[in-house]
Amino acid sequence: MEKPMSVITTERHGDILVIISNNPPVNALGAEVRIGIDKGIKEAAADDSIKAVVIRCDGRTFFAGADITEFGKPPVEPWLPALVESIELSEKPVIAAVHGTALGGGCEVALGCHYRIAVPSAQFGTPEVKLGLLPGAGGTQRLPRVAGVELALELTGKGDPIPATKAKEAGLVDRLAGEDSLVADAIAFAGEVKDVRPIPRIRDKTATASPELFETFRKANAKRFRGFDAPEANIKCVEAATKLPFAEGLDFERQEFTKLMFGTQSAAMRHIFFAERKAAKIDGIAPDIALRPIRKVGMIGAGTMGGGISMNFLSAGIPVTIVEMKQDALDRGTGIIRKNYEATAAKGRMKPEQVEKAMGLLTPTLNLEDLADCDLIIEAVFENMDVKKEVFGKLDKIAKPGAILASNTSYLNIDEIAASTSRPQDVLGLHFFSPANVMKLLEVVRGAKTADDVLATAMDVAKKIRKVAVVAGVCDGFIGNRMLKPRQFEAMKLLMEGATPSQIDKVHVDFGMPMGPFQMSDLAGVDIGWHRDPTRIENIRDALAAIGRWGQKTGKGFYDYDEKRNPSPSAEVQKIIDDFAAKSGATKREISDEEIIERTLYTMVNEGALILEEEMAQRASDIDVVWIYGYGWPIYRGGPMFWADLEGADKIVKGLEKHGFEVAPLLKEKAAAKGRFN
Ligand code: T1G
Repeated sequence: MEKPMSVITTERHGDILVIISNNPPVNALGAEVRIGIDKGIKEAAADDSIKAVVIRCDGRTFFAGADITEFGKPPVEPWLPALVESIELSEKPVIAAVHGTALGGGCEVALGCHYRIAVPSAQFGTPEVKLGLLPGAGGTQRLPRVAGVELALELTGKGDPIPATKAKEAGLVDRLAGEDSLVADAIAFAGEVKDVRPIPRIRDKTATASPELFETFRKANAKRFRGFDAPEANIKCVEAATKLPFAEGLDFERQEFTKLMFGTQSAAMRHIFFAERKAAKIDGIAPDIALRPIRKVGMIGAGTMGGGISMNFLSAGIPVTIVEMKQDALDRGTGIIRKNYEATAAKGRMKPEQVEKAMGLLTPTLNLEDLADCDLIIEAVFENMDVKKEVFGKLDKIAKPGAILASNTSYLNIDEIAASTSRPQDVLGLHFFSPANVMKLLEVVRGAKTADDVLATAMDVAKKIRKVAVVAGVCDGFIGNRMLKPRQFEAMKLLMEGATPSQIDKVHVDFGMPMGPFQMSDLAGVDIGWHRDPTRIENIRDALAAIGRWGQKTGKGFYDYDEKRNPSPSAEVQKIIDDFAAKSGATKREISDEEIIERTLYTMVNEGALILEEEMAQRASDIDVVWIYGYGWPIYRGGPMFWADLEGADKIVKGLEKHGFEVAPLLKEKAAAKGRFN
């Protein structure tokens, strides 16, 4: 996006000076912006004819934070905390005029101002914790003083914004402007307050809270933010605001901010912030390519996936015609969609009228022909190539010209499916992750013949239905499941050599994963992909499936489960493992956690390197995005390839070679050159 000549300009309106930022796309508080604001504040101080200052932004939003692209580079003065201080210590009242999202440093600039006026649609937030940071320009000291400690803990600890209306109730906003008259209202407001003395400064207020409040937030964080450093640092800083004088509180905040800024967790989370946005870009396709309009979606299959996928479109206001072969399956599927919406409404996250609106966009039918006018048709039928080919063959005859035909397959060959139509250029994969209405990741699988505009349209639709989309090539398992395979394979082998399901899962959970390989199998279903012949027992999984140990859904899998689905190790499973190990002649031995990491996580990195070599992913950061949003890889470790950079390619190569793995050439290259994937 072209930057204007000067990102900061000023205007005089009588005795009011208006400082205007025009730094697209989000008025990030980069060096030029800070220098310009500082200059404006100094100009106001030096000119007696100026009685008050308004700070506002052009474009779509008030400052959306410090410029994250500047992090890690040599800082340029004025630093943001110093700029906020100079605004607050100004002898002339400064008014923040807020629209869009005043986030992070943007919110802190507003807090340094003496008054805040905002349009009702504006939002205020301190999302630094989502970048592994904390508000480092005085936010942890000013927020508790102006909005109360509890709201400050909410805002800094979770990082979600609040609307201006709530901010006004809390005292964070002084006045609401007309939605379309912010500039005029802000200048008028400045005229009202220009002579008010003493000038109200948040630093002069105090913040108090009971010690129990901090403990309450700490307890909630212990589960929700297991392994993260920033949430506790945010609490410590807000707590300091209730105990230390303002200046000392600022120093404490600075110390805590610096620790986080230079730690690996924030580097990882900032990496993912940009990686997620980069994933939306398709190399080699013009960003302004004409897209195919998607006004109506067809869904084939009303099972768990078909229903979940449909909800994404219904919630985005896009009508869906959903097809099943039998009435009872159709009724069950649409009933589950309604039940899911009603459960969301019961939690207060949706209004009843929104449920009805979404359901009103759903058209159930038994006739495939009813999809003839759909712009995008997605199938989520049985995961079998013959069945998929039959469906696409029929779609080829029914769908209108230009309709996009997508398969939700999790590993089947999209090119083979496309070849069963006369329009392979309109075919691609849309691999949703279960539960499809919840999981953010969407692998968009590009066939050899998929047209550019079809791919670009799919990426655009993904954004509309609030998915994080990643382009994948056609290979077994695409990106995520392809890397999952060696991990699960090695985990099973480790069982034969003496490790237990609990030990292996614990290594992964301690690493930061939400669950380990065997807990995941029990959740997804041990019987997924099983040949269903209980007499054919070729491995541990067959043995468990044959005796009904299908996982949580049958109350037992690799673990036994109580009525609350709490797992406990199973003696029966351990005996099956031991019998298999004995039969295979494997000698049981003590297996270290380090070996488990090397054989289950290093092998994933190795597969990731192969994926990059084969161009099945556009970039290493895309692989990171897949694992963060599809499998719960801890975001504070930045994804498998980012983590590999921190581990060091040479250490990973040595670890793989120690266990006799064939190392991907690209990984060897990185090791030799001490290079990085990201
Ligand atoms: N710095 C630099 N670039 C940013 C940016 C930022 N703060 N925010 C967004 N961008 C880029 C983004 O990479 C993308 O670029 C484009 O703007 C549009 O963003 C000291 C330390 C504001 C809600 O965490 O949450 O202040 O891909 O696609 O969906 O205490 O951007 O087009 O090249 O996300 O409409 C705190 C982060 C920083 C806010 C808009 N602030 N941004 O969402 O657009 S740390 C944040 C957002 C800080 C101080 C601390 C969102 C948005 P490109 P987008 P969007």
